[in-house]
Amino acid sequence: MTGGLVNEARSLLLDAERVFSGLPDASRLAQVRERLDGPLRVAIAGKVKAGKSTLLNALVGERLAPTDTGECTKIVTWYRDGHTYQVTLYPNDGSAPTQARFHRDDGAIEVELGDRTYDQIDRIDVSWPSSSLRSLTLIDTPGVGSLTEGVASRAFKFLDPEEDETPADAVLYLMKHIHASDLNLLEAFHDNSVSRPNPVNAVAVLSRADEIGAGRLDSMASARNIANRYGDDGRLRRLVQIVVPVAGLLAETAETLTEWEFKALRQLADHPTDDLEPYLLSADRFVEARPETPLTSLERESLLGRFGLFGVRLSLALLRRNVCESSAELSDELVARSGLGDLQTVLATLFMDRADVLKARSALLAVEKLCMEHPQVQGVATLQAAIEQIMAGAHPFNELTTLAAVRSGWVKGKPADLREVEQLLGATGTMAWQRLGLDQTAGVEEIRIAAIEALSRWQRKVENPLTSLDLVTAGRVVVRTLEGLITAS
Ligand SMILES: Nc1nc2c(ncn2[C@@H]2O[C@H](COP(=O)(O)OP(=O)(O)OP(=O)(O)O)[C@@H](O)[C@H]2O)c(=O)[nH]1
Ligand SMILES: [Mg+2]
Repeated sequence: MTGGLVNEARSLLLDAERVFSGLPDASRLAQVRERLDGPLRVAIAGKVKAGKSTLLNALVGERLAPTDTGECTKIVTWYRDGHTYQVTLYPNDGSAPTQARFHRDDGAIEVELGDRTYDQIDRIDVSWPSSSLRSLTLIDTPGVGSLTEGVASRAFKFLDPEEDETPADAVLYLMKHIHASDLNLLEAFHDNSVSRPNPVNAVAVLSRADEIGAGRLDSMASARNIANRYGDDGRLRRLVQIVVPVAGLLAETAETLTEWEFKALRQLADHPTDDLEPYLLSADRFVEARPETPLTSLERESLLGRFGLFGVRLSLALLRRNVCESSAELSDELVARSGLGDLQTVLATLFMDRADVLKARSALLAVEKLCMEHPQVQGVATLQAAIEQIMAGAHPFNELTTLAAVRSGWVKGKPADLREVEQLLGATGTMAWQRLGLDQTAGVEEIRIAAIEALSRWQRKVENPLTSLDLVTAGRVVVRTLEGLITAS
């Protein structure tokens, strides 16, 4: 069904290329068309030092993006799968893109800007052979300095068709939890300058989650509670689908764990627990531990930089309890415990499974924008009518729009009904069992029975004169979804 949508978007783009041929903007359309066949583009945005580049590396499974320092952290950088290792600079004065020299320093790619400074570069494009990047192009963005600069609106401009470019199909919005006041975080989401919020293609990540419990072993559990609380907040729901806690540094390290690190942790874990415990209370103590503790101070410092105190403690606990016996096992366990596994599932169910719809949507928005900019061009009215027709006729679009309306608080109804609408429209995943809230092992017959039951319930609700008009509109979309599930089963 969704493959058809991409085809419809493709033929619309071809028509648009004809209508706008000769205009300087027309070349953009060919690029938009290429995007339809390419991977989904996900931008990673958020405040400065929120852990964006670290999380990007964790998602790629390789240390590519520079973290902490360097001029390149201030430039938007694209990481995409390619046949060769290549870095291209796009100057912002409109001059031709150039290949740049680069070296890998401590893993991360350090790009040589030559005689240019960072503010003269519009973006860096890194092409890197990587299986993780095959289905997902990741865009690392520079951090926004302070909340007053409108961190949310800057982040969401990556999705805003009113902007000059709308490079991303979806966004991961990273926020660090600030102990003193939860308010800071919520204020960011109260940023009313975000135009056309569309929560369906945005996910929030509660980043650096290991720091929440000051390195304690239950840090991730605290982070999960906080994320759930935020996830229920109306201000956040207006902008994002879900809030996922992730300890990005630990995830990055887990994905790139070395044998030396495993052995070093093993050595620490074999040391008497009571002797070591006092040194695990703070980062300073751990680095300065007495000479009789295993490893040199430099080696301990290096472990700390890679795992964080929480990661060191967690790894030691896992090794001592014999949960992990090899570096591969430790790596898997840490990926799961860092929250990266959950984030990957969320990305797969909310973004990847819907990639065609999100890409087609980006394409339609691009054509719509050109139509608005050039209303006088002959053929624009026909294009606009075609966009309307595709938007109205394609059920996946109706699902996305309805989902966004429900999450934005525009549809009124009983909380249980609204939750069911969200789930049936695919908010927690687009597979039939996910929509119907069944177990993954549910068979065809179970799915069919559940869908028929839900269908008759929703048909009654839609026909009930006491149901609010908004819910009736949403309910009609749900009915269509359920009919589709029954036909497919
Ligand atoms: N403890 C801990 N530290 C982290 C985590 N993620 C990142 N850091 C550290 O935070 C610092 C900044 O991380 P980056 O990944 O460079 O953050 P960024 O958001 O890309 O920063 P800018 O691009 O400069 O805005 C680095 O020292 C990281 O090691 C995390 O999950 N836990
Ligand atoms: Mg960065």
